[in-house]
Amino acid sequence: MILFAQSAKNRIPLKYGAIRLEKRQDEAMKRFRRNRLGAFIHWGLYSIPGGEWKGKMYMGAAEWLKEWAKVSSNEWMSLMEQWNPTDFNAMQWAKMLKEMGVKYVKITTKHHEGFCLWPSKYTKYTVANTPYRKDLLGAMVKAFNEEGIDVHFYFSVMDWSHPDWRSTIKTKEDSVAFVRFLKFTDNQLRELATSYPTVKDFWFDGTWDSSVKENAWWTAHVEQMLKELVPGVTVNSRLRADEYGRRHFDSNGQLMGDYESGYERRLPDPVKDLKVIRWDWEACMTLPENQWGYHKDWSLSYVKTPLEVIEHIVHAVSMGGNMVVNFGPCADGNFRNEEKIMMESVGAWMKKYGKCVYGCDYAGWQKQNWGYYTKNEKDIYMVVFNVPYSGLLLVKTLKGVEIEKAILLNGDELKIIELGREAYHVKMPDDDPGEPFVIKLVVKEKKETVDKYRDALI
Ligand code: FHN
Repeated sequence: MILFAQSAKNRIPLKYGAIRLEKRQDEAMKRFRRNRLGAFIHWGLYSIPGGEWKGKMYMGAAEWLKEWAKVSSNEWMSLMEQWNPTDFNAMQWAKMLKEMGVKYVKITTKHHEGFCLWPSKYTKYTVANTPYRKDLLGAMVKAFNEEGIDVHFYFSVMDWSHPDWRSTIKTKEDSVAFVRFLKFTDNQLRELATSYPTVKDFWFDGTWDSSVKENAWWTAHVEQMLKELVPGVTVNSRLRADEYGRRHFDSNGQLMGDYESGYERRLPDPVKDLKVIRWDWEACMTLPENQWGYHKDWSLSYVKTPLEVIEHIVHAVSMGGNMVVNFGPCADGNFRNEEKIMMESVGAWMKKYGKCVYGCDYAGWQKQNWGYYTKNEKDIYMVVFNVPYSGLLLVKTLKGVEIEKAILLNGDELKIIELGREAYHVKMPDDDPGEPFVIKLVVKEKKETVDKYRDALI
């Protein structure tokens, strides 16, 4: 449960709690916020078996196959002998993702299995010791940056390959081993931050075990260390714990890290969960129900349509959040067809309507069932997903706000019917666009407006 922010008087003193009470407002954070749309890349040894081990198909998340099939670490790591993504072309990936309209990419530098996509000098389990040999992470950072795409590093603290990793600390030996493990992790993080200094964000995962929670000091230290090494870098809330073992939000209900990263494969409710607009947040989602890494068989899972993905993106932005769409490339370096189609379809829509996504935020107007509002400075966007039978889109403004014009992005004006009491109908265009579309509202504020609706909900 998230505790709500308390008054200063009731706040308990915390050594490892939140380091600020408001949203971060420097340029780097604003850029993170403006970007709004990102992609996730889950790529590692698990992409080779693709959910199948010794002839048996496991339908759980492919990147967890080592656990499902109870494979020893040695046997799992022998997959490195087969790691040779000869079709991998970083520039091609960057171009495809740029076409999709993503402004940043989160790359799994190391997932739970422990295999590193960069030639880390702190473990033998890296791309350098595979037939491929070359630094995959470096190639991606270079290509994405050349295409103007920001790079974020996903990093799993939990590392199944490391003998000193512990999920719980039960003995003195465990505790000594875990201290070594934290040192190893610091080394890897410092290595990443200094070898790839254009990195914009560290996104931590695998931090839920009691071993990490009991070392709250370390989570605070990592945040600080990375911020000293990479000016402006952002860090997700999932890294952090306070001394009472609270994660994401500290014991005073304040967000730790720079943005909340708990929205995984789900989104806050646009009416009931408006409290999220108090902080920055980012959601991530898979195309099938729960596959992040490449799985050979998607037949038993519902796979989202481009329309649903577009709606998720707009839904997130309408509540002041970012959306990250996951891709799990094949081990040879190709994306599966479903993913390519997704990139193209989302990209085509973003090219036409991206104005209602990039740089946009929560608008503060009462949600209507035709879709979502977003806002960029004074412009309010209606993003219409459902067309009512009447062809009339109901809009309720805030007190003192009048609608002067409703315009399609091609410049065509739509008819507005004033209903009184801050309500209007905007008439659908004569030619139904046949896809989610955007109407820009030009508004006039009569006087200082108060966001009563929002205030009532949070
Ligand atoms: O266990 C991982 C999972 O494989 C995937 O990486 C997701 C991405 O958010 N994070 C973990 C589950 O929360």
